[in-house]
Amino acid sequence: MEKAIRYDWTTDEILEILDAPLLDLVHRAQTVHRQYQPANAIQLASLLNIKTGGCPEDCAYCPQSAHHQVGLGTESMMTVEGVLEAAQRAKENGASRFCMGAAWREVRDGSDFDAVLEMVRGVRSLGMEACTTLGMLTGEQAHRLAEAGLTAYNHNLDTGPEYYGSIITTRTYEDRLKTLEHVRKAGITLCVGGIIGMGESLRDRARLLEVLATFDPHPESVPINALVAVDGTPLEDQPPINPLELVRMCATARILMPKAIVRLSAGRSALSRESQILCFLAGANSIFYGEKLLTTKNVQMDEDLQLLRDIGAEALIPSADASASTSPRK
Ligand code: SAM
Ligand code: DTB
Ligand code: SF4
Repeated sequence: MEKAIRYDWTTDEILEILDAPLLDLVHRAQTVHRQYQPANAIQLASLLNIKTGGCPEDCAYCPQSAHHQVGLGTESMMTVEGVLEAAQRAKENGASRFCMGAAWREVRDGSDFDAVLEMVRGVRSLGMEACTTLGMLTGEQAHRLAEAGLTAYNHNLDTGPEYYGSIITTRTYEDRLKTLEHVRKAGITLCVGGIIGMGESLRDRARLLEVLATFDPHPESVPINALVAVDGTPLEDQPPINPLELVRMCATARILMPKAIVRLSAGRSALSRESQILCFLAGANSIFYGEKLLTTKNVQMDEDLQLLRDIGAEALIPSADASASTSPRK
């Protein structure tokens, strides 16, 4: 029997879990998984970039930063109608959660934010969970998103606090934590995770997981991304990670945060089906589903559906109130 959920994990304890013999680690994670999560269900979350490029932040991994020469260009925000058409298509394809991203440093009050609120209301009226990732937020803006019915807000910490300054200089870890607090206070569920493969140490990964697992309550959703090394970004030459490192991150996140949805996020198109299945066995139970992530390619939808069929897994559907806690299709 696993112990009660804990909020006081230490770096050394987490390092020990991350670095445990792989079979022990996966077994422990799967044991926790079966205690707290439906066994054969994967959430399908669709992702749409509603505002591409030209971002003033200097995140070293990001193709949308105006500081890097990626040749992506800057687009104006999509219309509410265009976004809701995409959400409708995602729903028809089987997605239960619709995530909208904008290449903003922070939200500014005005017509663009009003349009986002309209998008959130529209997605919710389709019966889908709605998530946005728009950069930093004030408490008041978080309240307005909550009023519009937003299910979750994605705001990643990306890496451990000690490595953060090597990746981003235009904002601090504290800034990120402040937004997360505003989101939590507004009653919106938290989607917060990070990226591996940016040159960080195992301790940096443990420190990221420690920050997440010492939130009380834990984040409802934890995306684990593998760096997509995009030409023109400062991290373009980073070597790809060994897929087993992703398995370890998913397993450790599952053990530390038993009730969270753990999302196997960016970098999945570089993984074999078997590596993805190992991540599911290790406790990942959500994927980004759709041809594109924000600006880079994702796994084809028919391949994902085939994979779910082959392993006998079902898509998680939103609970009646479409909150972050999803229940399996009966
Ligand atoms: N601008 C907002 C922000 O930074 O919160 C929202 C969009 S931003 C692109 C969302 C997240 O995508 C980042 O926090 C980062 O974790 C992830 N991401 C961006 N580029 C990535 C890449 N090349 N590989 C893996 N993850 C990436
Ligand atoms: C998250 O953790 N990963 C997603 C989502 N949250 C917004 C973004 C991945 C972006 C990968 C690079 C790109 O496509 O631009
Ligand atoms: Fe901007 Fe977000 Fe990309 Fe950073 S990760 S450059 S904040 S879009």
